[in-house]
Amino acid sequence: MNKNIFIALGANIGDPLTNFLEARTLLAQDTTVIQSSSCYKTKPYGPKDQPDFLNAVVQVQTSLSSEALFEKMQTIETVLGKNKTRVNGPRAIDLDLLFYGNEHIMSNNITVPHPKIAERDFVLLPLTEIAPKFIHPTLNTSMENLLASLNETFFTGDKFNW
Ligand code: PH2
Ligand code: MG
Ligand code: MG
Repeated sequence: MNKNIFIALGANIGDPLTNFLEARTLLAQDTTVIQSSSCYKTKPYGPKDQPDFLNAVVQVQTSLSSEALFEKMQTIETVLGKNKTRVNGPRAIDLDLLFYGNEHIMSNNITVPHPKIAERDFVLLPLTEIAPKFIHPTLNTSMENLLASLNETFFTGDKFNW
């Protein structure tokens, strides 16, 4: 129950903020949301011909297994109309399981820790805001250190509470 579980949120079509709020409410049906980062407005990684994203990270506690939590996240994506058109293309809501405590999970449908965390400031900025000292279970370094070693930024400078 007392694991460090972090979920990333991303959205850039429809009404991203409303989608974030609804996703957090739906997550809270089966988890306790302990912390939410600010919402960060970010430039798209991948194809540039799409709107800016909102990105945030929430920390939850739950008795759900990693698989059950992942299924819950997929259901929320479906309910909120995730319409993934192409790789790294626009979406109404994307929920990524970043960390499930210190567990390493590799199955057909999930890899945890999420393999791209260390490359993306739109994940590391919100993570560092709420858990700067959390140690990446496979890279063995903190979120703030990972962020400090990035040289590419997608952050527009706009962020707000939600
Ligand atoms: N997600 C993607 C593709 N590109 N760019 C930003 N800035 N933020 C995202 O969350 C994001 C992206 C696919 O999941
Ligand atoms: Mg993603
Ligand atoms: Mg995803």
